[in-house]
Amino acid sequence: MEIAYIALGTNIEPREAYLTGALEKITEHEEIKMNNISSIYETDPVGYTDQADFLNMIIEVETTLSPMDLLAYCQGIENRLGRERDIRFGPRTIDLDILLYGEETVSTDELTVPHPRMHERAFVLVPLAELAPSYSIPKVGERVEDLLEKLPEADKKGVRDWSAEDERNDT
Ligand code: GSY
Repeated sequence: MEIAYIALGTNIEPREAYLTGALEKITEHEEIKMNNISSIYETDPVGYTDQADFLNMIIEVETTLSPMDLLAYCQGIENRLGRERDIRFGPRTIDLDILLYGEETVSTDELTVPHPRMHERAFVLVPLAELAPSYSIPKVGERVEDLLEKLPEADKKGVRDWSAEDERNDT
């Protein structure tokens, strides 16, 4: 049994439904137990910036699946939810990225764990800091909350609590 962290991202409507659909499908697997989920954040696109804002969140799961089997299951969910891979860093219905798998490192053509860019992305570190602030990322050797602290303010401003926005709209 290992603890893994998976990042979810979507920037094609209905974004919330894609997140909910992915969470449902994750919990359908008998070898995956959902331990914890972060808040949902609305985030400015990073990399290819000429695209819509994302909704991002992170889940903590406990699983007996190997990293490669977990990857295959996540890719199956992306396909079932209609993900097409036209533009490499472009818009997507749903993206499921394995960030961390216990203390293990994986380096194959299909999968790199820890995710190679996670330590520099505010849309990953902000939700991850909710679930695992003290987690020291293998290879990087630094804790999530320390990495987040070091990120430029401009990057952090691009990550907004979307649940809080919902509450504001209700009043
Ligand atoms: O790697 C995830 C896809 N992605 C995202 C994302 O999920 N959120 C934000 N804010 N920017 C992104 N750029 C890419 S590519």
